[in-house]
Order: sequence, then C-alpha cells, then structure tokens
Amino acid sequence: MNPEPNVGAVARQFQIEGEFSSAAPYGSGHINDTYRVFFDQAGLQVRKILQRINSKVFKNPVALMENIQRVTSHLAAQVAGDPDSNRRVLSLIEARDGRAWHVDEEGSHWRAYHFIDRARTYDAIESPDQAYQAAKAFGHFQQMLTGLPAPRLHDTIPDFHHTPKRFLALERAIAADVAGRALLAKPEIEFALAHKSITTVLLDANLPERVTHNDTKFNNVMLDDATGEGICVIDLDTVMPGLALYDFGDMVRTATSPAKEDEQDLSLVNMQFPMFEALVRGYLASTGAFLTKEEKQFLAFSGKLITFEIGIRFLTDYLAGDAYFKVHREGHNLDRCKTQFKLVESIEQQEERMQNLVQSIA
Ligand code: ADP
Ligand code: GN1
Ligand code: MG
Repeated sequence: MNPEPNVGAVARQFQIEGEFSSAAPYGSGHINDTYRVFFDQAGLQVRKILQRINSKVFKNPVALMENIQRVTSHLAAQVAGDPDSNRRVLSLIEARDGRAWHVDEEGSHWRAYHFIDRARTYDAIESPDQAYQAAKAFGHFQQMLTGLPAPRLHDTIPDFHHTPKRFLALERAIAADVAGRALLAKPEIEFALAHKSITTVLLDANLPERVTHNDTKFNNVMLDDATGEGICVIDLDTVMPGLALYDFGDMVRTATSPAKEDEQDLSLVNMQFPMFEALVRGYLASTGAFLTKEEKQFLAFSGKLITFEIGIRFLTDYLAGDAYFKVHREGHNLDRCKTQFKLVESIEQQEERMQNLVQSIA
C-alpha cells in the first residue's frame, strides 16, 4: 500500500490556473487512486481530476501515458466539429515540465484531466435507455479508433483478456491456497472448474485485432445529465489492441443486471433481457458498419465469457489474499465473484433467446 499522498503538492505540479484549495478521493475504481481537486480561480471553484496510477498493476506507466496521449489526441481530432466537443473526449492537463504526467517523491506517476461537467457515471444500470446510450458511446469509441494511425499501441497489461491464462492463474491459486481460503470458496471453485471449456472459444474464433477499451464497465462512461447521452468514455488505462467482443462482453456484465458488482443479495443479480436488447441495438448503431459477421455472431457469448473471466479474476484474488483489487470488507472479492457467477448462470438460462435476438437484428 502506498503512503497517503500529499495531493495538494501533486496538484500544483500541473499547469492549472489559480490556487489549490482542496482535494478528496473520488469514484469507485478498484485499481488507481482518483481525486477530485478544486482550484480557486479568482473566487471561482474549478474542479479537475487527479489520478495516481497503480504501478503494481501497470508496470510501465510511461508507455501507458503514451497510449493515452495518442488516443485522446486522435479522438479530439475526430470530434472537433461536433457540438460540445470538449466534453466528448478526456483531455489531459500537462505537468509543469511539459510532460503528460508527474512523478512524485515515492516514484508514483500521476496525471490530471479537465473535469467533464454536467455528466456523471453510475455504478449500477437503471434503465434500458442507459444501456443503449452506454453501448452506443463505447461502440462509437471503437469506431473512432479504427482509424488510429500506426504504430500499434503498447499492451499496458499483456494478455489482459486472455481467458485461458486467467484460468491457469486460478488453478495455481487454488493449488497454492496461500490465504487458506479455498475451503470457504468451494462452490465457486467447483463452478469455475466446470466452466473451463468456454475459456478458449473467442481465441479460437480467429477474430480481427482492433483497438479496444478493455474495461467498458458501466461506470466508465459518463452520461449527460440533461439528455442521458453517453457523452464521454473514460478510464483509458487499458485501451490497447484487443477484440471488439471484450468490450461488448464487459457491457453485458455490467449493464444488464441492476445489482451492484458486490451485491450480497444474489436474488437481485439477473440478466434482464430488455437491457441486453438495448445494448445490442446501441452497440450496433455505432459499430454495425465495420464489425464482421463472425464478430456479431459472438455478441451474446461474449457476455457470458467476460462475466466468467472477471469472476475467476475476483476468485483468484480472494484466494491470493486480496493482492490486486482494492477491498473494503472481509470476503469482498468472494462476494464479487459470486455476483459474476450468478450472472453467468442467468445468461446461460437465456442464452438461446439472446442469440436469436442477435441473429434477428445483426
Ligand atoms: P478508476 O480507475 O478509479 O475507476 P476513473 O478514471 O474511472 O478511475 O475515474 C473514477 C471516477 O471519477 C469515474 O467513475 C467518474 O465518475 C469520475 N471521473 C473520471 N474522470 C473524470 C473527468 N474527466 N471528469 C469528471 N469526472 C471524472
Ligand atoms: C478493474 O479500474 P477499474 O475499477 O475500472 C479492472 C477491470 C475489471 C474491473 C472489475 C486494470 O477496473 O479489469 O473488470 O476492475 N481493471 C484492471 O470491476 O485490472
Ligand atoms: Mg473507472
């Protein structure tokens, strides 16, 4: 665990006008540390976002920031003529030395973004319209990045969505049982082992590599307060080469069940068909023209796979003694794993209907 940072001192290292006034932790991410900071600009309180990159997870923060610089510049050029263009793309604030990041005394890398006003994120989905808007925005994000000029982006986390390798990590964690928790997770371990055969399906399908977001959970898109439009895709650390279906799958995982990721009442965790339909329609509205027939065929399956994948990652981390994801209570990672596996079951019960829907509109 990093020591408590002096957020004010870090904030002053960025080219932000006015006097630093305050900072507080912000958002509910599992990896980085995010702060909302206020600067006094001639009596006006102006907000900015400041983030400390988790260097245990992101081994090469400079490569990561190079990716984000290239991606945000490309996106800014794409939306340049649109109304409200400055709210449609994250925009980095340079550090005083002209770089896009600042390194503090502990060696941690920080970045700052302009604040997207009049929009917010949600930790749980509330309506099919929100699902439609989120999927359309994530799809548009992929569409705009189909034209990203070479070279290939850095892999900020190699094999991030390589499900078979994630499964191998789980098998190792079960065997090692370093935290002595395997007995407490017996039903979840059995569920995982019984699903091993699905892990290779997407990799075996020979789908095209694209530039993808790779962390398209519902709280990584900001919805406009007034219109509900998915106005800005955020959390760009894992934007790198990947499969389009990794992104669609993570939308199914986080935007078809109205329950939170760590809900303890599993009766609330269910794949709701109208949400799924809205996701498919929203996503295809912006990607229908470039996705291949093969990619479209796996839309429903990708939801099951990515939900299972994140489920086994939570389980692996529970068995490893909570080394990766931030936890806020005893058994937190196991609770998260349980919601994912409940959702996998719910998807399995409706998979045929989901597939039929995709076939009828894709
Ligand atoms: P994490 O890795 O912690 O999830 P995010 O980049 O997703 O970090 O940011 C955490 C939260 O902060 C988001 O859910 C969003 O509500 C808010 N946020 C992030 N960037 C901005 C921004 N540029 N403007 C306004 N709010 C933001
Ligand atoms: C992490 O940083 P955050 O909270 O958006 C994780 C994702 C998981 C997600 C599960 C770099 O995302 O892969 O899907 O938690 N990010 C990383 O909620 O591992
Ligand atoms: Mg986030």
